[in-house]
Amino acid sequence: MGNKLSILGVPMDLGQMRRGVDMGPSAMRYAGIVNRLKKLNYDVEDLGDIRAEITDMTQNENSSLRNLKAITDTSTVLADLVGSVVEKGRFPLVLGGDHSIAIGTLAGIGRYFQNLGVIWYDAHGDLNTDETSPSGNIHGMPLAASLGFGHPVLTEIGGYSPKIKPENVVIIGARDLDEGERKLIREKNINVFTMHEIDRLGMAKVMEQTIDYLKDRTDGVHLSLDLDGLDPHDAPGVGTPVLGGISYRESHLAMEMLAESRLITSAEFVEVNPILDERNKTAEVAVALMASLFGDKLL
Ligand code: 6HN
Ligand code: MN
Ligand code: MN
Ligand code: MN
Repeated sequence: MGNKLSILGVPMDLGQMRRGVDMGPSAMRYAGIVNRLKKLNYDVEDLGDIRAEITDMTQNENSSLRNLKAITDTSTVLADLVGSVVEKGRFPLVLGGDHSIAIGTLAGIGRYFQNLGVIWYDAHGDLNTDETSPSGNIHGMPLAASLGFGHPVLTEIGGYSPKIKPENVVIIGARDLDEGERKLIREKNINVFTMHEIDRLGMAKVMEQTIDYLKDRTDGVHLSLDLDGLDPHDAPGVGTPVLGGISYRESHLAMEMLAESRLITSAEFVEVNPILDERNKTAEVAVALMASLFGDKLL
């Protein structure tokens, strides 16, 4: 990771049913992300928010892929912008928005790497397709779409597919997987550290193994961090909370170990929903974790 960062906000909430996550970028800015990173001696450029389409929610043209058009339009704009950040040799830091935005982020980054690694820090697998999704919500599909599985309109965003390979993905924190997602994980042999492994091995070992595994096989690693990967006690402002998650401290350790590894080449922090939050706590947690990811230390 160099010392030049570009922040991009994506005020998108159409990938799921609870309004408010479009205010996530403002909440993380309010929690001080720009100054925090400047203090760590980064050259920080805030590109502001991209325009996300607001559609009439009654026009859900397709109940197995809600708001498909608005999401693909936004993803395409995001992919281009993220791509231009990479072109300039800067580190893209994307602020969501719901997790559907990862489709655009990965579409923007994927073409610059032969073997892009992905760490998917999440309570969920986000490995549904229009055929397996129990909800029709596209925020449950971005990892599948980026791997090339699902509706062609989603998998072809950016004009190529797939963006990543199954063997280069590591999911951390999973504790709510749908049947179709489990099947895909088994079929494609996707690496998953569920909460069971985190409890059993401890976060230090989980991260050690993740870093060891990715460092030899990848030429860059994207961190996609869904705040619902954390326990709802520590990150209450999310639309799909699941009990029994990763703690705030464990998450700091994970970010600190990633900072030390120097593997991460892009990142996004998603699913912060200020309407569901307690006094902007979840945005503050997100910003604190970003600081650790970018090398902040206690001493
Ligand atoms: N997220 N598996 C559920 C679904 O609707 O597909 C939940 C997805 C949550 C997605 O939190 O990013
Ligand atoms: Mn997610
Ligand atoms: Mn999630
Ligand atoms: Mn579920």
